[in-house]
Amino acid sequence: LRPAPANGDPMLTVGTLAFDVPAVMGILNVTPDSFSDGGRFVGRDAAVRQAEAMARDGAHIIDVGGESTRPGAADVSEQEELDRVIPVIEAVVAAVDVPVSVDTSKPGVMRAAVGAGGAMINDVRALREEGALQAAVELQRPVCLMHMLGKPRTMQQRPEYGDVVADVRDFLAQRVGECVAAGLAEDSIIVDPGFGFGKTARHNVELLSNLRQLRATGRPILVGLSRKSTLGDLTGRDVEERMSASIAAAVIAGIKGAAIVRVHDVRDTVDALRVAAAIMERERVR
Ligand code: YH5
Repeated sequence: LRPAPANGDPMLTVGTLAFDVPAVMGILNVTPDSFSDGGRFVGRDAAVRQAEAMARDGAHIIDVGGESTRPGAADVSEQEELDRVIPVIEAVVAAVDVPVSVDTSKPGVMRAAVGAGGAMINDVRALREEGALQAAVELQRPVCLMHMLGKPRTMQQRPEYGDVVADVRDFLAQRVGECVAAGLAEDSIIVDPGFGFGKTARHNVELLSNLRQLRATGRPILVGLSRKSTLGDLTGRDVEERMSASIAAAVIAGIKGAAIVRVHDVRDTVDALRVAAAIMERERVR
């Protein structure tokens, strides 16, 4: 999976190399707290402006999400999630040339999002909700399957593993197999270890350090560490001060073989990955 760079910049198309430049997925949150300046239209227009900025800054994918999956967050109804994400997806698809992904676990939202022009499904529950796998099979779009231990409300209450890297790898490999058996095209699947989803900071460090082991799934790897609390634990920084830590994590993920990094700060992450790619290209040529 190597989407063409939106701006045609040759620095990003190092596609003949075995070591791919990671694609950058820009995060577009449409939960009520994210565009808190009032009514739905204001929120929609602010979201489109942010999407346009991310596209200009070199995002390869824009990920639109309307369900907060932060630890302890309340469930969102399907209607509420539809009301949040579908107008934004329609408007973003019309405004930018970058493929739009929908961050959802609900089959009704997946269908409506693809109907609105969405190009990809990003599911933190790996299509385990009732009807989600069937919807994804029918929709025939790329799908990201993410590992999560437990459920968002309780997942950070003492998560435990035998061997976190092996457990996550085996879950993802098994889930890829189940989804392919159900009719999902194998070459449309991306896997994600789910940083912060039922993991301590130690688990997250162990997973990033051993990211290459996830290649045993045979599928491209997506990494989402941007602004997450593990980076706060490692730096002592509050969430709004974690950009440098997030960029370090994205570059390391790229070096360790991530195909896609999911980030808030697209411009600065693209810069950092371009520098890393130039060095990695030299190392490969030699
Ligand atoms: C992910 O890793 N994460 S939503 C807590 C934070 C900061 C950010 C302040 N959707 C992922 O971004 N989809 C989310 O601490 C995702 N992989 C994929 N595929 C959580 C999030 C966040 C949470």
